[in-house]
Amino acid sequence: MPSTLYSAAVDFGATSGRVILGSWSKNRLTLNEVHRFPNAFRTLDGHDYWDVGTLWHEAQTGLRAAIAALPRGAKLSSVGVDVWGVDFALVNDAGRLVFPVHAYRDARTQPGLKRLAHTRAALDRIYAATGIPNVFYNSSLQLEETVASCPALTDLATRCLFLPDYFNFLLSGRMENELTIASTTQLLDVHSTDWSGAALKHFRLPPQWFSKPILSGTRLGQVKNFPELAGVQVIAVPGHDTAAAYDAMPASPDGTDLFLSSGTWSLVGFESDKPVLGPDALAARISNERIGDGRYRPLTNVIGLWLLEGTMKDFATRPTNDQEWAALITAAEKLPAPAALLDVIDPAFTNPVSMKAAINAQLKRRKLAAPKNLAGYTRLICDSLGRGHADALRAFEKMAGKKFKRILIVGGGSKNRLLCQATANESGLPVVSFALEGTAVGNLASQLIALGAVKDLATFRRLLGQGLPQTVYGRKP
Ligand code: LFR
Repeated sequence: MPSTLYSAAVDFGATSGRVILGSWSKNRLTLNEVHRFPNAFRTLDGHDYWDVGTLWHEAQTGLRAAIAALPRGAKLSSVGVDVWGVDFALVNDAGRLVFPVHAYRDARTQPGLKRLAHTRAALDRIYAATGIPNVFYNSSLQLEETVASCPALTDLATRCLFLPDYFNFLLSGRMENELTIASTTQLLDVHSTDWSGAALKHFRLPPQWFSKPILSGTRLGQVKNFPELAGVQVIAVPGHDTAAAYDAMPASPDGTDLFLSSGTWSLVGFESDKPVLGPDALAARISNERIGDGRYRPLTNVIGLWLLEGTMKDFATRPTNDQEWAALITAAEKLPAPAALLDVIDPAFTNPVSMKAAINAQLKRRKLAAPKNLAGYTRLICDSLGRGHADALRAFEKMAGKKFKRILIVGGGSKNRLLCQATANESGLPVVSFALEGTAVGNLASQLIALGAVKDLATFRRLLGQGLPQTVYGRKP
């Protein structure tokens, strides 16, 4: 094995993506962000779609940049792709797309969502079978609607590839379903690592579209049809970005840390050998997603910085660089604490035309004044998310019968002082921020383990934690 190993992480988020060249030398990981690009879904005639052609183009541009950034004579060993959860490509045997790729915020699942919500027995059955609550973006509801609105698809499509699976196919030519992304769908059996026959039947989906999920870390072969990357291994990393981010948590091995991956969504959860199920877990919207090795990541999806990203669109002057961001956060910190916080579970925040208007409507309904400027909205949103994180913590402590000692935060929000402080204040626990691109780091960790450079995830976390800068936020009165 060479003394320095180079791997590339392609990390697609719902609002931005990046390609990171990781180098592993003397037990230390160094990151070089070689390409970053914005991402957004597009609306056509009332429906939301991802522009997958552009995403693939950006991945290729980033991978070329990764090759160009290698020191003279060095080789890229591997590449791995992680993507947000639930969305999928329907393809035929040749891998050709037979249906456009919808974006999960498309309102087309609303009737199915309500139908399931109002059928208590089915809701309980699906939760007991899959461990995933009834949420508007579930692949189950999306696929159910897609097949019902276009029945010919059961003849046209032969495979359902979730987005990381689809990009792995474009890179390697192999069609596989990977476990962590499969666990976001509400179609995986919560007690095994295979699909749930009951869920597939309930949502009337062809079982032959899905193959038994592979564990993350599986080698898919060499890159095909992309000459610059000839000889590079494609490794199926945790395809779900949140699973990758959780892998990157420099957690204490005793299981007393609660994890917060903070970006467009706030994903609050922990690692466990068993799922958290039952009526209380369903009511608390606990998703029993999976770790790449098959264990569980019970978590709650709090709406996250989507609230702030959306609100900013309504302000002509909004931060465009780190300095302007810092000025906005400082201005928001100086404001008095809001009189009342937002109800962050409000479904009106899912995909509004104007987020600012949706926030104002909730405040008006509750006879509360709207903030005066962007700093005011930033303060209200961060404090409200802090409360949402603390509520999730309390639900987990109650249901899993555990006491957490710290909250570890990675992702974009880990750099947001206001959000970290609000989370510490509301939860009463120290919040440890690692200002780390968690998803890319977890993606790279899986590749390094598969390549044999690191023994296992526990070892990776221990090595990563050594000397990693951290900021600890304690509760402030
Ligand atoms: C975060 C994330 C969440 C998932 C949401 C929708 O990027 O993957 O974990 O619930 O996107 O897919």
